[in-house]
Amino acid sequence: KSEQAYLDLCQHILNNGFKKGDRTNTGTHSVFGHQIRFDLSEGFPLLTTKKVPFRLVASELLWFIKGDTNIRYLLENNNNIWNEWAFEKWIKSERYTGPDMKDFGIRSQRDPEFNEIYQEQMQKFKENILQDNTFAEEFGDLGSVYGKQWRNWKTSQNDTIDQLKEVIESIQTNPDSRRHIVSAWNPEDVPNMALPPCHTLFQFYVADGKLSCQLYQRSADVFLGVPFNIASYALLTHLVAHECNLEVGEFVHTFGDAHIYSNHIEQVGTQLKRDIRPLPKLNINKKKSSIFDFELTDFEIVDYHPHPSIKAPIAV
Ligand code: DHF
Ligand code: TMP
Repeated sequence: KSEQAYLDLCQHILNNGFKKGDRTNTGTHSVFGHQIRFDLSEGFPLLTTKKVPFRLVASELLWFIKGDTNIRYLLENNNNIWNEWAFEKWIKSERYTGPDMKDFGIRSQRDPEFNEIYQEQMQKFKENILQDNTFAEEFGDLGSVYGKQWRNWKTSQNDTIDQLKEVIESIQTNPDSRRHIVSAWNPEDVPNMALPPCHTLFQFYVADGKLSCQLYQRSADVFLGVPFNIASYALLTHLVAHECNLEVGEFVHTFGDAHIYSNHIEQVGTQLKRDIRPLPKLNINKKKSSIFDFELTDFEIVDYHPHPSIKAPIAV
């Protein structure tokens, strides 16, 4: 079963990973280069050994598809997964005059008193993003992240390229092409991003009436990020297949630096002891055809009976 491949990757990292420092000063166990595959006809790959919040995966994907890069849309959908990276830009700006928030990620995990002050500032920040348009425009934006590169890649001629629209057209008109690629890695634009893209490049492949997708993920937080990334690209593959009248094939997940943060090891241990359950099914609203028309209410996950969620701190 394909979920086993995910658990095997976790075990492999724990057994063989290098102890490696990292940008966030958390520390990781890490391997370089790995691949896992999911046959999407077997079921929807939402992990069952811990609960993965599909609603958050789906609203993040719709946000990318809209070409949006501002966390306001996510907050409006009660999705808090990108807050820290917008908050970081805010506290580093001239306009921020509150208490010192340097290294808030690490400090909030280690110092309960600081954590209270931080939570208060984060709460205020979220309220401002939701209520104040000009504040949101300036400080809710993560820069040239996924949505921008997928839908509005800026060319040297000051044109834009809609990579997502073009790749769907190329799948429809020339399915055998070996050029069905979308890249979020734009070297010129990387300095303008709150976080350089982790899911860097993906390619579609059509054979036997089925659409497959392969992702190259340069950097992978295997406990927190990867379960989201798997579900997100599986959903994307379903949506593109639906629009192109194809069945779903495989999702192939290729990793660069695949790591487990040192403060996730206990949680991974808990997850590894659990038994795998049958995968759920995804239903999508068949009345819609274009990937650009979908809303959250057009998706439904059925027969999902996961083990309980497992909390873990995120490295900022
Ligand atoms: N930074 C790091 N260090 N790891 C990441 O996985 C990551 N992912 C980002 C942005 N920066 C990152 C965007 N995606 C969560 C999941 C995915 C994600 C960001 C955060 C997360 O915290 N998941 C929790 C539930 C969160 C919630 O319920 O609000 C989880 O338990 O899956
Ligand atoms: P880095 O830019 O120093 O590689 O840090 C990014 C961290 O975020 C790294 O732990 C990988 C993780 N990440 C994911 O695993 N998946 C994602 O979708 C995102 C945005 C980040």
